[in-house]
Amino acid sequence: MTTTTRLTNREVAAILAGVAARLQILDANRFRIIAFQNAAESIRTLAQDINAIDAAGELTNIQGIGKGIGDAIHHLLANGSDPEFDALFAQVPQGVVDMMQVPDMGPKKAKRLWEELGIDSVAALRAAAEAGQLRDLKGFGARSEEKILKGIELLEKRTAQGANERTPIGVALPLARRIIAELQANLPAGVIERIEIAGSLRRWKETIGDVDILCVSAQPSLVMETFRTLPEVADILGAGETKSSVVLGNGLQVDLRVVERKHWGAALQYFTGSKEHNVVVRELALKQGWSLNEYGLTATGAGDAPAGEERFFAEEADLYAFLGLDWTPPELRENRGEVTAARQHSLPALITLDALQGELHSHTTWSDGVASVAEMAEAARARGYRYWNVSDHSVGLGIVQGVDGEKLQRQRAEIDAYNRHCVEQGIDFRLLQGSEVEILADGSLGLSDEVLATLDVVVASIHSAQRQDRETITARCLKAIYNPHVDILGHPTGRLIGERPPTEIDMERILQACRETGTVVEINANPARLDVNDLYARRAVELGCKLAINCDAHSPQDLTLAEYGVGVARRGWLTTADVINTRPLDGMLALLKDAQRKANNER
Ligand code: DGT
Ligand code: CA
Ligand code: CA
Ligand code: ZN
Repeated sequence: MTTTTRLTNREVAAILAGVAARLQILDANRFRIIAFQNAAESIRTLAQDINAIDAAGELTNIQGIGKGIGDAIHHLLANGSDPEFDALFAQVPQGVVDMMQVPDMGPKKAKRLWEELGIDSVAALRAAAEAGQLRDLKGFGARSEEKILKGIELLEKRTAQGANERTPIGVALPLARRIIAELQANLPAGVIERIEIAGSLRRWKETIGDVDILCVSAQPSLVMETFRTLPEVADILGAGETKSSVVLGNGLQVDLRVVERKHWGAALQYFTGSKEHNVVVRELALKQGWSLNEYGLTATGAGDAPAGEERFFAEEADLYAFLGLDWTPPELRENRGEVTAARQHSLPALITLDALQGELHSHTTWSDGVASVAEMAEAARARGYRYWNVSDHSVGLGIVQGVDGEKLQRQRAEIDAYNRHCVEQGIDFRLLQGSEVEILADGSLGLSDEVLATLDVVVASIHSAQRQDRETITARCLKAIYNPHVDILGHPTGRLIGERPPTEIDMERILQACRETGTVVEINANPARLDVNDLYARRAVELGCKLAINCDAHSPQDLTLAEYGVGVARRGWLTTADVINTRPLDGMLALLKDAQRKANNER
């Protein structure tokens, strides 16, 4: 029997990504490259240990893994290596692959620099750019050298910040929910009396350091044992009587604590955080003569109660109330003024998920969506929505096949037919026709004003030339905002969490222009984007802007992403009134630019 070190999910994902990158550099078949990229991504976000799945012969059940790649992974796990992969890794050095991480450096450029100048690492690339050796290469110039150096700097900053160490909420939340569901399913009824997510995840932060789960049980050791043996668990970091820490297959750490029933209120408050919020609450308690910890309050003797007297709280709200505070929604607990507001009973009535009545940004098979207009409409109706804006990409996006004026006319016929069907059946639902029109590099739009004028709700966004300098990209966006047909500014900063920083856009000026023109600011609910973020959302409301929470759905399942957008909105202190797609159809349409302008003119 041979023993090999077990590869972790992360390691397997990294190898597959390395294969994909090398195939890219070698200009291999596009579908083969995509297959490896998809497999890497699937395994990177997989909760179960890949070795366990392989042992059960179920590799091909993983989304994105077919027979061919499945066999290769099996080989890799069994032997620690795969001859075909090894050959690829030997052929293309890691340094060349690393060079592709430099912003703007595609596989083609990396390949040419490597083959024609022998540059095979980021360090060598920097040296060559600094020495002015790249400008002699066809297609490169002094300006590309500058861009490359700037890119390397950016890359190093990102790596130093460890931007990828934290897990996006879109990965952490489904996993945490699954862990809780499995705990409950694997334990006899009643063993878990209460269970809840705490920490940054309960606060809906956009990235999660580790998941904190809290529960009440009279049998803590049974709960701990069950937790540590869940199939998702790849590694155990700590195994105590009432607390365990584990690492899941995808590298995410989960802490589970069992607390006593009488400590629940204080424990949930303590472990929800944030630390900064807790500090302020603790100081407030001290002023009243109580010291606060995760069990409850203990009198210090400075107040009315005798020193040492204890108070416990069944619910978090009881603790807040005891201190003279309104119960504070977890999303607000960042020490951004919420404790003062809670004391003055002026916390906002935050928007809730069920307030959403429609979606204003979505894609169908007319552009890069996977479902038809009717399929998306059915999914929206099943969710209880009253309206749905079909906003396929316009032309001007490069890789995505866009929809032009002529196609929009044909699409309109399809939308009208669906709406007629609703009227005939007495269904209270309306499809709208819109566009996610591209804001081109010079600020002009991917569709003419004549075409835009025929649409119900126009979302304008940037997907290209995102590295323009602050002045250029701000002016570009302002031009779109001042277009009378643009109703919503889509994912305004263009960031992809952990992958691409926001553009250099001057958001203060953008938000002011949105307010001035009545352009609605999008909270893109896709957890890879969450754009605008909580702070900009709050600032937008402060300035008097309206917002829309949009899933940017490319499939029927994407409708479930709305909750992440609501999380951002709540962290931004938003109420139902701040978000236009909480209104009934007529009320929502009345808030759009055209209607607003007409209303102002009539006044
Ligand atoms: P994360 O995990 O980095 O996304 O952020 P959190 O907020 O989940 O932080 P974590 O997991 O270190 O701790 C969970 C909560 O427990 C935290 O929000 C507040 C509380 N906590 C942890 N350590 C301390 C501490 O040293 N002092 C205080 N006051 N609270 C703490
Ligand atoms: Ca945490
Ligand atoms: Ca923790
Ligand atoms: Zn979109």
